[in-house]
Amino acid sequence: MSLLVGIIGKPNVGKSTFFSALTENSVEIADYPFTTIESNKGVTYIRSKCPDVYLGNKCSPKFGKCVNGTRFVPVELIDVAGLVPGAHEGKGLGNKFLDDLRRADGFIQVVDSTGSLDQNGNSIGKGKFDPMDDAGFVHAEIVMWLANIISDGLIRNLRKLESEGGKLDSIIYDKISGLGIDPKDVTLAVKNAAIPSNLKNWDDQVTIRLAEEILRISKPGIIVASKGDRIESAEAVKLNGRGAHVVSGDYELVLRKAAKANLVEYIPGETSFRILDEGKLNSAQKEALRKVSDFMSHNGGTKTQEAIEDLVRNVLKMIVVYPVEDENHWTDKNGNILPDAILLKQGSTALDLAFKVHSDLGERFIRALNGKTKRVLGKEYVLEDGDVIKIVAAH
Ligand SMILES: Nc1nc2c(ncn2[C@@H]2O[C@H](COP(=O)(O)OP(=O)(O)OP(=O)(O)O)[C@@H](O)[C@H]2O)c(=O)[nH]1
Ligand SMILES: [Mg+2]
Repeated sequence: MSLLVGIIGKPNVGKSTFFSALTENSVEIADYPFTTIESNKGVTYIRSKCPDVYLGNKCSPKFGKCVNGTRFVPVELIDVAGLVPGAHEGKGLGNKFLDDLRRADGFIQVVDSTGSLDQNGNSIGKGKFDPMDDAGFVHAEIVMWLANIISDGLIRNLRKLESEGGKLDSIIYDKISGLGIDPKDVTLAVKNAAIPSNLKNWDDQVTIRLAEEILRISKPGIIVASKGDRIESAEAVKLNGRGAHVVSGDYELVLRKAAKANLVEYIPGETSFRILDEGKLNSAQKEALRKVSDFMSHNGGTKTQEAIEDLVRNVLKMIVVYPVEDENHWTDKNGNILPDAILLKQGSTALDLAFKVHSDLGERFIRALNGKTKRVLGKEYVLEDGDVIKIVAAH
């Protein structure tokens, strides 16, 4: 299972545009609320320095690609319907659709940098709304969604705990076991939020506090302010200062499409692009690309790729590790060089990698070998970003 990131936010802010730019999937995009009803799922890629540069031979990725020593490592994305205040009570499309995000490892909340939309996603004129104001209620709706999952049947379980004994954190964990949350994170959240184990002291506020803490620890997120191409640079600087990533999903989408059509050379995340053949462009295309280029030069790129990479690298704290079967040639059984690039949490060990590749490999783990240094590694070895590792297992 690869990493999964959920894109959330109020309606009409540009979630699907951001999703489409990153995944290159074509989806419905329109200037009114609730364009998206069914979730869109796709795959995007984060950049990682490919160890093949040390080898002198090009890698052959099973998934993604490698361009001039930059490996593109897959990450799954889901774009869901817009959330409005009171969604947990059924407002708008409600919050049932958030169940598609159960397995999400982290969230990207999209806000509208132009401040033109009210809380329901209707246009109210530019600058009428503080872009960062959404952040509060959208987060609150996610918290309520999780709190509802936790509270389902909880009273009965707490009663049982009081009469028969047991552990509070394992009861909570059972409730949310389908959400890809580490049991250790649940234990930590119960402790941090000082959750009481007796029914007498339990009320809805306790459940909400617990849901909030579990999300903070286990499914963190970032804020992306989209439509950055429609605001002044000074406003963008201010928004960045308030912790948002100002991006233009729309311009990233233009560039990805133009690159696919061989009109431009553009590598996601770069701060500029190159027009391949001026003669192939009509005047509207030339004008569109000129605007994109202007925006990129003062914004330092469209910042779309950087946003997902900031979430994966700095917030979710993931590293990229390359498992191989031949530690000398860095190949699999069939001679493919560095076929897999795996995302693991910082601090993961050689044994964690073995389990991630295959549970069987974890169970039969004997030792690992570092492909770069050729050193023998034990199961406790803490992996480093860019490691090339062979796992040796019993037959
Ligand atoms: N200029 C500009 N327009 C954008 C950008 N991103 C989105 N838009 C426009 O904003 C409108 C809404 O975009 P969507 O991507 O459909 O927004 P959404 O958040 O998925 O909307 P719902 O599915 O209805 O919740 C469309 O008209 C887009 O073209 C951007 O970065 N720049
Ligand atoms: Mg949408």
